[in-house]
Amino acid sequence: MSENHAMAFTRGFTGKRRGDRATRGDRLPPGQYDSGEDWPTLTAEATPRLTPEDWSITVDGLVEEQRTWSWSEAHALPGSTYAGDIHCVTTWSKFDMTFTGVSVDTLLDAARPRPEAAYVMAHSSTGYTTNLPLEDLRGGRAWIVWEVGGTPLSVPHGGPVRLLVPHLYFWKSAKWVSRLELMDRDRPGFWEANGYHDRGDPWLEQRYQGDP
Ligand SMILES: Nc1nc2c(c(=O)[nH]1)N[C@H]1C(S)=C(S)[C@@H](COP(=O)(O)O)O[C@H]1N2
Ligand SMILES: [Mo]
Repeated sequence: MSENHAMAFTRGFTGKRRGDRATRGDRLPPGQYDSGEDWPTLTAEATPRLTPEDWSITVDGLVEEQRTWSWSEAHALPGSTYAGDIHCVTTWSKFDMTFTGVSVDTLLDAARPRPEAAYVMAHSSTGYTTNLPLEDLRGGRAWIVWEVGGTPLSVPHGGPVRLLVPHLYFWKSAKWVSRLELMDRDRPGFWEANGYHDRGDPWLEQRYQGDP
């Protein structure tokens, strides 16, 4: 089969699923709307100038072994892809995204969290932070990613590498991620200190501090 033939087949199949309104409705968490082709950019700080050579990620804090990966070292790890939806607390959701990178499990397995580690602060090289329960970064549900839809992640969308935790509101997916700090206690990150929820599950509508 030629490559063109394979692609046409894939497109046709995807097109059919996209037209299935019932399925899409089931995939929209409460209070969210489908942004369609739009992928808004939401950045609290100035967009940095970053190249792959500038980027690295460190896993530290309550770990047995502090680890750092450069761009090429991260690319040598086993690859992993997320195909699915993302949900921003400002009420847009975007269906059928495909992000490629490495599972956060792979990084954590290498650094070996200590038994008392229960929370993680994700840090961006820009100073942005967001806190997450360690559990939410485990079990194949979180990635560091450098590709979206088969092309390099643009800098405005967090490239060269961002965190992706698609089962939580998108503010947990720190752009320009540079550090995962393991902690024994929860500590609010940037938006969490400004009133947003510490966990942020879109299906439970955990938007603000005080939401269930
Ligand atoms: N470093 C950094 N990461 C960030 C943000 C930010 O302001 N700075 N915004 C968050 C929010 S609120 C959302 S909705 C998503 C937006 O990602 P996008 O601009 O690629 O859509 O990134 C999250 N990660
Ligand atoms: Mo957001």
